[in-house]
Amino acid sequence: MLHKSLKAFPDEFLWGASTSAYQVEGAALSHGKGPSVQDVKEPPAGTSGFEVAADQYHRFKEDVALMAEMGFKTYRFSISWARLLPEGTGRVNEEGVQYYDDLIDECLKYDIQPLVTMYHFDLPAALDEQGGWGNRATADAFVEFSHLMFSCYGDRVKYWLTINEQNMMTLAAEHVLGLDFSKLENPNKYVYEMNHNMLLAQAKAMVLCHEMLPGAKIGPAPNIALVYPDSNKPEDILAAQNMNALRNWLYLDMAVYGIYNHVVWSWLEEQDALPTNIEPGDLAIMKAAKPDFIAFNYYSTATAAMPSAEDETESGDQQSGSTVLGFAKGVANPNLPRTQFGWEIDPVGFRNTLREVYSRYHLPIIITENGLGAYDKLEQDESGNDVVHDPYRIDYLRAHIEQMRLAISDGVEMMGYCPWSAVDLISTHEGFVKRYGFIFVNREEFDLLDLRRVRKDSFFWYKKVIASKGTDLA
Ligand code: BGP
Repeated sequence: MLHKSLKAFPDEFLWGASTSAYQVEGAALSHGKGPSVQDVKEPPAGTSGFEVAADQYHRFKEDVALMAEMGFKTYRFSISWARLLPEGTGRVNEEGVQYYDDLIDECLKYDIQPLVTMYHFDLPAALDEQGGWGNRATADAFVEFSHLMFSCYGDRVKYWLTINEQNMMTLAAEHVLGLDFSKLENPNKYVYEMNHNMLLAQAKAMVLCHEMLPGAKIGPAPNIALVYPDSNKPEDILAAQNMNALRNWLYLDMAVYGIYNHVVWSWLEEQDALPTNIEPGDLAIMKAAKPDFIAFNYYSTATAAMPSAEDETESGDQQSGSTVLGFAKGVANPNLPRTQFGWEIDPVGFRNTLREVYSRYHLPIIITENGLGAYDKLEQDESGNDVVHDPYRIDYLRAHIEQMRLAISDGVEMMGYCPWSAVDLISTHEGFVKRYGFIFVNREEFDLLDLRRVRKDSFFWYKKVIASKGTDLA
């Protein structure tokens, strides 16, 4: 559908960008911080650990000043659970409390609204040792952690995100949570019991937020990718519906309506994998918890086909979800170009996804991740100044912002856009050399060099986009 005239981005639109604590901060095992699951696991071959990352812990003032220079209205960062509570519960690390106090104040100094992710892949290792999300006590620990964050920062933080990409942790539990499926009798049952504990933790945190901070807004932050059918065969449509339910709607149906998605529920039942840890009262809490908005991360769409009997069951990758016999399998989409790292690029799919999410839930949407990872190169211009030319990133972001504006013109209520990432940081599993930032960080995978910050071409471009309220995308 073409629009004769496009609607504008709202005046109060939250333009910004994102990071997460373990990927950007460094100081991973110092300043009183306890280890998280990220710190204790072996980094993938050829990639560095998280000890220094982009060193934002020591350079946040410089980073926030650069964000202010770009005109950010918001900065999405996460609070490291193990920095506040080194053992996951109990003892508070005051130095950690102070760090986020200072970071929040620094943002507010420039009128940048902190958008805080409460948990982004970095469960305290101490909780993991006690069973992690498989242990219901972890949900209580999350409530304790939430209470601490709301008490310390609720006077200044208006926007909260509960759990980053819970759906990816569940769908790719072997990779993201490091679960060893070979040791589990019924992996799906175990994984969806963990998932239930996380959903419960999220619901309790939303209720607590509204009780403690009546002026604040809170929402979930899954990774949402609309799933296309591989063909117009009815079976493929069914497969796409199945994958959409499993990958996307399970999480949002629960966050918004407090109900378990029926397609996923019957699929779990079929495999004798229904969670048996649901206690009386859980579903009432989940129904009582109401998000104020939906945040989601979008990188691309996914595509599904109905698997044949020959297809082997295999666990999914980060973008496409799992292959499940008789249910759905993720397949490549030959119509889409790919990034240097093989990720499909689908800006129109962004509009499709926004429209679908809005139609289902009718809540304002903020995009908490979107972006392109690439091997950027630091160069010097004729005058010897540092430059980083990243036209591919500008192209990617421009195309997505154009589609977001079309979605707004379609009637989708949008409240903000935070690409990944504000600053270069360590990828989940592909190291520092897979860069996403507007701000280049001068380090190599293992050689830390001087970690100096350099404005990429995309930095100047995004500054213009924000200043023009999304109208000048040239
Ligand atoms: C999302 C995560 C981020 C992030 C991003 C890019 O799934 O929320 O933490 O890193 O993807 O992924 P990657 O780092 O694997 O390139």
